[in-house]
Amino acid sequence: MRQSIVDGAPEIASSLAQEALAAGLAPIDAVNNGYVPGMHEVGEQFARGQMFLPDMMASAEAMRAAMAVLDPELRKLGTERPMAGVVVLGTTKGDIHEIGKILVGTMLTAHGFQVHDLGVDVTGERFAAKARELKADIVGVSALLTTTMRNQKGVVEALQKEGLRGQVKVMVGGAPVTRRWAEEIGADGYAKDAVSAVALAQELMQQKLQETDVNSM
Ligand code: B12
Repeated sequence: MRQSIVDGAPEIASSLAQEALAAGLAPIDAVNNGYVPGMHEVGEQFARGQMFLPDMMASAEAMRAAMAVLDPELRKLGTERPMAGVVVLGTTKGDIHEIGKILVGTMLTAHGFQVHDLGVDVTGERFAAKARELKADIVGVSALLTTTMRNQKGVVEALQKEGLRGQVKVMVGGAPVTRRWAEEIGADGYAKDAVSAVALAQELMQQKLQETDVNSM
């Protein structure tokens, strides 16, 4: 699986995903232990100048082919769960990386969250407008570039400006993002991958409930 991503081979990535499911492998294990390490290898080779943009695009295509097979299975995990909360999700302004964000959205959906994915290159104002429209509980902001991380702060500020910060929790993620960065920009949490993003979102919902209880006393 890892090699199919490094090679940018969608057909192989897809047929291996089908084989994995047929063999009873948990789809999230195939993602985390099979395909994602391939993406990391691609990133390292790109940084060393051993791979170029078209290679990285081919790898993204292979990842998408694998996800097309695994996504419906990941979603099945969560059928008939009570609604856990409303999440507005997107990749920040200036950034078009979406694979990780889509995976986070899939896992949240699988655990009962209602997820509204705004896509990529999303401004703080659009995040805030959607959060207001849907009365979102959580806004999730992805950034994969060190140059676009700072736009995560712009989302926190846009929510503040719109007077929504009291109602909406903000979680951030993406390869260059750290817990420390999340604290620095005033976000409510950081998660390193899609599985921990679910745990974080559940924790943020608990916090919201407790805050509502305190406020209504
Ligand atoms: C695939 C890829 C691309 C694809 C993206 C395709 C797509 N549709 O998404 C393409 C080819 C388009 C691309 C373009 C570019 N890329 Co690129 N790309 C990558 C690569 C190889 C993999 C990213 C990926 O999909 N990872 C797999 C997913 C599953 O992991 P993930 O994104 O990290 O997400 C997980 C967690 O971070 C977390 N998470 C993610 N989002 C969120 C959100 C929340 C709320 C939470 C809680 C958690 C969370 O959970 C996810 C699931 O587990 C990375 C290397 C890397 N190691 O990240 C470089 C990388 C990010 N790219 C890089 C660069 C430089 C670029 C370009 C500038 C190249 C260029 N010269 O044009 C452009 C930028 C375009 C732009 N404006 O955005 C650099 C960034 C360097 C830096 N420090 O800023 C990297 C690190 C490669 C490198 N080592 O140099 N890229």
